[in-house]
Amino acid sequence: MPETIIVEHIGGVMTVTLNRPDVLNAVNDQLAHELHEALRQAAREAAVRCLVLTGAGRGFCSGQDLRGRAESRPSYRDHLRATYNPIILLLRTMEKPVIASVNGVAAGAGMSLALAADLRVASERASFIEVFSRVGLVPDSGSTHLLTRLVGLGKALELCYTADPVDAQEALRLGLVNRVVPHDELNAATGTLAARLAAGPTKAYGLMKRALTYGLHAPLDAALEYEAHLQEIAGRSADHGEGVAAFLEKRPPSFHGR
Ligand code: T3D
Repeated sequence: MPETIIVEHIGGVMTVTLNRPDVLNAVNDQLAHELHEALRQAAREAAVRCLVLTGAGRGFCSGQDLRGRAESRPSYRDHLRATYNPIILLLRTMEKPVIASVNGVAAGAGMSLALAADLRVASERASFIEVFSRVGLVPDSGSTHLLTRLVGLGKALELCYTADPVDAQEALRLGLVNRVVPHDELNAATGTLAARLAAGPTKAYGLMKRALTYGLHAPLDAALEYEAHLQEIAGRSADHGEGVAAFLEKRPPSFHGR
């Protein structure tokens, strides 16, 4: 049983709650390991059709647990390769929707974790801090890639140089989050969105995630070709057959992610 995260699976939605509230869910090696295992399970199990990542208490995640770092420091290259990098890659490549339900501060690698989700629903108490420069580090865990794509190079450099907190409304304005809700409504708003996505054509969602990620870097001719390739796969899915039948029969579709 994991000790630093809570995993719940209700309907098609798996919710992983980072659970070290006393340190704003700072990531130690145990949490990194348990989170990675939970994500592997979410990616593997067909019954999981949407993943939600959130934090217990007043923080979402404060990044790397810094306790003990004044006395001794590991090789950060090795540590990132072994811990955060596989987690970020899994979030970006698992072919199902991932929602970060950002309940409070997301700092450092904790902000990177939120950015690695497909969608971000933020409490009005959420804030985002590229905190690395405060401790003399560079952004990691995908922030250099993900932040620049969301807000552009100029704003990304400003946020990383200054390490100034971005509040929820500013995050919405910048396109860092998809929606902001009153704090007391965060769970319900996330749950509604997650349930909606879990009932959707999740096979097609997975292919979309792959295609849109590929499209970020691909020239138009390659993107067109890749779309055609993935549409061939989607076009053979049971969900596509169901969607067409439901349209013609004037009824809501019942998708199963196949
Ligand atoms: O491989 C590698 O290791 C390199 C990878 C690095 C990735 C990174 O993420 S580097 C960045 C690490 N994170 C930080 O530098 C953030 C540190 N935390 C903060 O700056 C602040 O806590 C926040 C701005 C996030 C929130 O501030 P505030 O005022 O709301 O809360 P607080 O009072 O500072 O924190 C509450 C408690 O959590 C406090 O403990 P206490 O005094 O009640 O016993 C604080 O020490 C603890 N805490 C918060 N963040 C961390 C932490 N303890 C350990 N590590 C933390 N990251």
